[in-house]
Amino acid sequence: MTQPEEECRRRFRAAVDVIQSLPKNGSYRPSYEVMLRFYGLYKQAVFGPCRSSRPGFWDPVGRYKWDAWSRLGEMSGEDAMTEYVEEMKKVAQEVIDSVPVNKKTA
Ligand code: ST9
Repeated sequence: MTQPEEECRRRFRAAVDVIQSLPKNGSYRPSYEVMLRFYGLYKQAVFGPCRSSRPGFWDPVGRYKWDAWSRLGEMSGEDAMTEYVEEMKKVAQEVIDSVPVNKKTA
């Protein structure tokens, strides 16, 4: 593995660990859209392109998850890892920006 690939993998692992260790309920409530975006990128990065068949009518959550993953098509694992990390930085920045200024300086 080349050095940039290793670096990309390391950053991805760190981002995954952060997200897995967040409490389920906290002051920040990710939207379904955000959760699905992370989900699709995670699956693509770890398992590669989605090859399973789309869940049926009785599994709407499964269908949303499947759609989020399969939408990424043949995106490479490395690109998915990079996007996952970028997405996390973006969301983290949004969370920081949403903190009222007086709380930031307190
Ligand atoms: C709060 C504190 O309020 C302050 C917030 C600071 C914010 C910092 C900014 C960072 C960005 C945050 C973005 C959150 C996005 C959430 C994404 C969720 C997908 N990534 O084993 P299962 C797959 S905090 C993506 O049943 P676990 C796994 O392969 C308050 N997908 O569940 C499986 O697929 P399938 C807000 C992942 O292990 C499916 O998910 N707190 C990841 O019990 C279910 O896996 C939160 O938002 C991954 N890292 O839970 C909590 N890992 O179904 C966010 C596994 O196909 N974290 N998968 O088999 C969680 O919800 C969970 O840790 C979890 C894994 C869903 C990621």
